[in-house]
This record gives sequence, structure tokens and C-alpha cells, in this order.
Amino acid sequence: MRSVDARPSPYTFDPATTALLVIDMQRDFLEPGGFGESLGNDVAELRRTIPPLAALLTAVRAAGLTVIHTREGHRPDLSDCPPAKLHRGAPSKRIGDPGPNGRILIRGEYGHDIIDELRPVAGEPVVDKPGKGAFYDTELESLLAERGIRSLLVTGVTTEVCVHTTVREANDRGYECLVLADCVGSYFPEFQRIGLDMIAAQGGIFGWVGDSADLRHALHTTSVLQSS
Ligand code: TIU
Repeated sequence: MRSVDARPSPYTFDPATTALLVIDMQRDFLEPGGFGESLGNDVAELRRTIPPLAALLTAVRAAGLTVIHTREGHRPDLSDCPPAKLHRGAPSKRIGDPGPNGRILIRGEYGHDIIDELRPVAGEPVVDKPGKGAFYDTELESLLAERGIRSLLVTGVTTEVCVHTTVREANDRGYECLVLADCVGSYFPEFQRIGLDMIAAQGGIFGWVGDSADLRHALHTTSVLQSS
């Protein structure tokens, strides 16, 4: 077992039953011309997560833990996009509209894919999800069950939307989640702070909040591959 300093208490995990979840680090959220910017957001707010997450990915891969990526998006015919999601608000471009990186939030388009800095490596599952949560209408739960995963190290964007929804869904399913504060990002600084506070409040009502440097230190001691 490993232990990491975290809020509201130290987080303990067994590397053999723990996965790193990288949520929606897609061009559509992190680069200009995509879904995030169409909603009126400044994508620069999210980009500070890239260097610590890249370092964490290197450490987690070296330690032999499972890594799972997710992508939010829809089929080209929009059959999996509820009208409520498609028509909500007044974005500059709607889901499915053409943009500089292809159709907004559509599977198979350049903008829908994961940013180059965090590209998945061979063998790492990429879960495509139509909603904000990573469990709704996806194969995530069976992927985790097949691998005997019980603990999730959660990273990605955005903190109060897809990260929160996924952590709440995971918590209800019995997974223990550590959210890495420097590896999750919001377009709104106040939502970042309060979103993280909400997870750790009330004795860790949804999970724990920690920092990637502490986690990398905990993983460094011995790798799963060496100890198995
Ligand atoms: N808009 C926003 O903050 N987020 C999303 O729409 N999706 C995710 O968080 N991935």
C-alpha cells in the first residue's frame, strides 16, 4: 500500500488496483477554435494542467499502473446528443458545426482528439463518452472491473463539470478517488478552488484532493512491475 498526503486525510492505495483517469484532455477544450472557446471560455486557463499531467503520466506509466483516457463527444449524426445539450445556451458554434479543427465535439474530428502532449500510448484504453460523467453510456465500469481497479487517480478537465460528475459517479459505485489539484483545471478560477473544496469537505464527501508531486513521490519508491 502507498500513502499520499491529501485533504481531508492521507489517501492510501494499492498500485495494483489503482488506475489513472485522464478526463477529456482534448483539443476541443484546450485549444482555440473548439467547444470550450465556443462557449465563451479562455482556453489558456486550462493549459497549466498540461506540464504536471505529462510528468504524472510518465511516473504512472513507469510504475506500471493502468491508465485510462476519456473523450467527450458525439457520433457524426448526433444521434447520441440529447436536444437539450445541442440547443442549450447561445454558443458561437454548436456541437456538430464546422470549426478550424473540424466539426465541434464530433468523434473522429481533429479537435475531438487528445492533445499531442498527452497522447495515449499503445494499450491504454480511450473511453468515448457522450455525457459529462465517464460512467454514463460507456464501457468504463467493465474496463475497471476487468482489471480489478478500486481506486482512481483523477485528472483532466474541467474540474466542476466532467471531473466532478465522474468523481460523483465513481464515488457512488464504491471507487476511492484522489483528485490531483494541479492536474485538473477550470475556465473559472473560483470554480477550481470551490470545486476542489467541495470534494474534500464533510470528511471527503466525494473523495480526496492531493497534489501530483506528492503522488509521484509515493509512486517512486518501487514500481508495481518490479514488485510483482
Ligand atoms: N464546459 C465545461 O466546462 N466542460 C465541458 O463541457 N466538458 C468537460 O468538462 N469535459
